[in-house]
Amino acid sequence: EDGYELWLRYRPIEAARADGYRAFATQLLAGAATPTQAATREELQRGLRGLLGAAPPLAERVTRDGALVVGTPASSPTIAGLRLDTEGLGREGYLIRSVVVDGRKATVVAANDDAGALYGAFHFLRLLQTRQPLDRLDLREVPRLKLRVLNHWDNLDRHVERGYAGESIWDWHKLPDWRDPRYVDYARANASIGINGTVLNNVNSNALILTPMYLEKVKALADVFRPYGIRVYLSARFSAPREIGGLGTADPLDPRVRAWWKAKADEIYRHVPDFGGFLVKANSEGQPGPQDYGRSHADGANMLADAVAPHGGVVMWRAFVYSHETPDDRAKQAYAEFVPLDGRFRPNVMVQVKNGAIDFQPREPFHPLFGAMPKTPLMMEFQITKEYLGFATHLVYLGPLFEETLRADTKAKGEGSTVARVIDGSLHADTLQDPLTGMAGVANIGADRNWSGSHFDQANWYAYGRLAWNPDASSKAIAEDWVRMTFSNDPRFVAPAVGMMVASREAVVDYMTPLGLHHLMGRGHHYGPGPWVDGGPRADWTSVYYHRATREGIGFDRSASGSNAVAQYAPAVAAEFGDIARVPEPFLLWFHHVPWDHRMRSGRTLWHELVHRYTRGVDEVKKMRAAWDGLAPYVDAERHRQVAAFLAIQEKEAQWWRDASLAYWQSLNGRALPPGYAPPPKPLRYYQSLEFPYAPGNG
Ligand code: BDP
Repeated sequence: EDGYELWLRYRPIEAARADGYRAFATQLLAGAATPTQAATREELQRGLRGLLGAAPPLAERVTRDGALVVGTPASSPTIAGLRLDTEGLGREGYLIRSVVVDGRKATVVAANDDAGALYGAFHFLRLLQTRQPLDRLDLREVPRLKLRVLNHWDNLDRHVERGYAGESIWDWHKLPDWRDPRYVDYARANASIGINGTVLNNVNSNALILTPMYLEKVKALADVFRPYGIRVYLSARFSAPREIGGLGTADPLDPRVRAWWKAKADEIYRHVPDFGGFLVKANSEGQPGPQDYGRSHADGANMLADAVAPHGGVVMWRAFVYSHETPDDRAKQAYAEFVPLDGRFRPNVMVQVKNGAIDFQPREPFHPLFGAMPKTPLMMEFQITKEYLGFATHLVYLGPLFEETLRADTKAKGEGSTVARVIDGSLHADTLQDPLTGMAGVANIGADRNWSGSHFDQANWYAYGRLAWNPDASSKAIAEDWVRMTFSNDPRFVAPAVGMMVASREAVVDYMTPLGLHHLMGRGHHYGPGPWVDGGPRADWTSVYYHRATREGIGFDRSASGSNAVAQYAPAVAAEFGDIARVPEPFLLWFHHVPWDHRMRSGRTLWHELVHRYTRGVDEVKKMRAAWDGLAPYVDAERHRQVAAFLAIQEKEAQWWRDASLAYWQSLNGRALPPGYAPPPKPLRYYQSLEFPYAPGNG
């Protein structure tokens, strides 16, 4: 077991239960008239063969109890005959129902379109994989978001920016002639969780991806993915007209530039007729953009939107913009740039907003743009790869982080205005009719045999897909499904493993950045603690910019007495975040500069509470290790060993984060640790002297 099969392992169901399931798979009615139908049928055969020992025989008509009928009214006369209520399912929704066909009991997986039937088939398999009852099924699933997309930060030389799972899975050099079978497994895994798009290349883009040689390669991948309902998108480099187009400018209002992009879009669509569109990082961290020509983000986005619109394409324009030339708080800059542009984007543009206003930290309050642009579709951007959460070796299940953001209440239209309702379009239905909706996840996938760099990191890919399908789903329930499918259904395994996962996110917050601290990692590579990082080319790339710790106190004052970033939230939220007495403690130092002696709700001083939390985080990792050790009887030795080794690394590094951070804070506040807490074993200068020139994934 090397993890290659992900959550699609399809291992035999224990004999005592298998017979019960076989009674629900006595024959399979599923067409293969289209590539998607063929893929669906193959997956069911593969899955049922693995789970039940044999795939059910194919049949044209239901002749026995226990038939499984999969398809659409168009592909299956049996389904057409059932006259199911498929209205409202759209292209991707499906029903799974226990029905009677010609007097025989059957299970039907029905959709309006092949894509929905494919998703339904994976769901049916999941029911067996997680040991759910199959009698009396009445399931109805419709994705809440239209675009559920992975963002690969993969470069053409196969280096993955912030990637910790080996090199890029796209073997550009051998494409288009060699199509690694792994691409099919990638597509299957994504389809199984409803992901329907993939941006192949890094947002820090290389214009060469748009040249004919690479478009051939892109086409090859698109052809592999198409049967699985996955569209391909590309990150577009804004200056491409200059770099590969021979133009002297990339000004979005210049007619030659506009014509170049139109022709380029036409060319792409000749290769990939269902090309999804462009993702753009512009005027951010040195990337080119419309502001280089005095134009706005809307001018840039709309030009590209016009180029792809005739083909049904979209533009995902990132709001991750900030500049160190702007003296203002970095957390405020995206809002300041984008809110004035609300309503000025073409309907096929989505503004893609990171979950928080800084950068994928272990914990951030929700981004103030959510709820603040009622006339613009906003797409969520989460980071699945753990750039700031311990790379691949720390076991951190991100489901709770995603869920926390999605459930956060923007109060933009009173109570219940959750971020989930912003991105699914329901909150602003009055100002935006039938908008594009979507979620992007920065992929943690690489060429490593286990795909994600560790076994448990696969869960973050999985949870991302499930939450993109249903942003109100429970991350704990998703973790349980994943554990059952990936490891074991044994209750002695499931509960402790899920417990570890659910607790892991709070643990990393505690040992890295408790109480709203943020951006305290090593410079450049972001590996390990670096709260002392200062100087260098940009203040907003240092740690001292964010923690502002002195002898007296610590934290970034974003209240009215400071940068007033709180004012970017709806008044009720601003009042809460802006008031040191009311702000949720997990965000205390995000929004306030606080004296070390400040009294916390626990009764401890702030300093004592920080020490307590750092220590608690390390203790939690120790508990995770002990729990995992006890699970050895239920896991294959190969995977158990690697997880155990990685947990040992995590414990070591959690301790390192705690000790280095405390040593540094002590150097500023001159305080001893409260009684009962072990002091850092080494002097601060030791932690500061550590260097990691070859840490993975650097930009
Ligand atoms: C930061 C990464 C950097 C990315 C940037 C982005 O450190 O490598 O290019 O975000 O999202 O998290 O564009």
